[in-house]
Amino acid sequence: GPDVRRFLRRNWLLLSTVLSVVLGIGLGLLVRQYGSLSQLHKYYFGFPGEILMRMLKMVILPLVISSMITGVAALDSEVSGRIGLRAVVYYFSTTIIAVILGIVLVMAIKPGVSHEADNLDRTGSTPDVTTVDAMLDLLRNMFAENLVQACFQQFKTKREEIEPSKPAANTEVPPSVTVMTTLVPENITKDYKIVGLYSDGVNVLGLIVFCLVFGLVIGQMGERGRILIEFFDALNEATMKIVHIIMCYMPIGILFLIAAKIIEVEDWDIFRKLGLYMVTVLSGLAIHSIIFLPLIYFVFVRKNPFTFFLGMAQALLTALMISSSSATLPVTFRCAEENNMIDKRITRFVLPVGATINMDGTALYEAVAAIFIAQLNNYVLDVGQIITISITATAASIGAAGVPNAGMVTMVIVLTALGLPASDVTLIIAVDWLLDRFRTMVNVLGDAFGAGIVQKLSKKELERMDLTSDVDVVNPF
Ligand code: DAS
Repeated sequence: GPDVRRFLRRNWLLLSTVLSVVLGIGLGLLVRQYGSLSQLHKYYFGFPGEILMRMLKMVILPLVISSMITGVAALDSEVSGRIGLRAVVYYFSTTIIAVILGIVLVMAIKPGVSHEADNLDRTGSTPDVTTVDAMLDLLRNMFAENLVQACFQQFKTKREEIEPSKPAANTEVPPSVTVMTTLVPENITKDYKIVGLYSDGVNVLGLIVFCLVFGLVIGQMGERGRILIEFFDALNEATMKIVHIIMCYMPIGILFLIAAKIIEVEDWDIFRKLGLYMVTVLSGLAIHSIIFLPLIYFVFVRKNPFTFFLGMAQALLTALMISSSSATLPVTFRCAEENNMIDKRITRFVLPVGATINMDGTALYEAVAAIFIAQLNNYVLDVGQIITISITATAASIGAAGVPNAGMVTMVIVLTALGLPASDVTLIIAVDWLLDRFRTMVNVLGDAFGAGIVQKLSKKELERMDLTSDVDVVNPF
């Protein structure tokens, strides 16, 4: 009937993704059964999956540049009011809390570490770079000497510079060469590969820092800045359309990625690790939304957070079903205003901007997934890399739009920033359709609690508004 057609139209991506995971496993097992075929898979099965990875990497630059600049510039117009400023402070602090929670959990549960690795002697392979070096290096990365070069960065590791065998060409490093203490080892056959801050040539950190500053500046430029904001808004819209096209191809890419993984996989332990990874993400999301957010709400608002929580139930269920914060907005507005009595003049500020840049669930997920992949590859993360993950996971969540699978696309940004092999995203993608629903719920809940807190803190401004204009603000929805 018509409602079946409507259901299919709205969920075709989910259904085809789940179908492609199942078919991929079946196909992989089938090919594995007839061993003779398995030589073919290297060239043919791997290909469509590689195309999907390359598509996701292709959009990194326009995605980072356009979403960061528009996100920050939009903030700027909101931040003008003190209400907007409070909202921004709330967004960043809850997102950072979510990221730290994610990092603590994934470092404690260690979903990606295979047991035998635990007792391997790590001393021989730990980096000879001190934490201070790593921190200095992190700071250095943030200021890309040359933005174009940052996009196609070829870098030299410090090791090459100080290699005793190679006579140093000249004592000081020529300015064109960005000295990198990236710890990418010359021979990657080492038991433990150290995570490099750059991978095949994109200095994401440097780009993010530039885009943040640039977005803030053009936000302040009034009319003249308007032209640039429009341009980057359009670029962001175009990029998201390209991402949507990639999403349409995704089920095919996943089918072959999974099949190739099934054929190649030697240690079936990988599936145990994947299960543990999902447990890590879900428990992080649960802790953040059942403990941290209600606690913060109670501290500031002094009201029962669970009454508020229940008031948002309809919106949370909607987010669970459609895994899109933006599409859930109309329901979020209604729940916040009618059930939780939040003033329209607050929801108008906090909810729309929050739905695009305040994504606690996504930020937690990006941090966990990145470290999970590092663990899968026996990478040793030092303080510098951990901080890099916190920054890029936060930026990736700001950059992610409130649409399905957005967090997975920006995942590639975090992996690229860390020099992690994006090929492991296969595992992440295979379960992303499920985790996406839960992290979207947390995103929506974070925005709703934010509206409640900002309203409480903005009592004076609201009273002043009552005195001046009694015009009732009509909501966009
Ligand atoms: N689905 C996104 C949202 O709507 C979250 C994500 O993809 O991480 O919030």
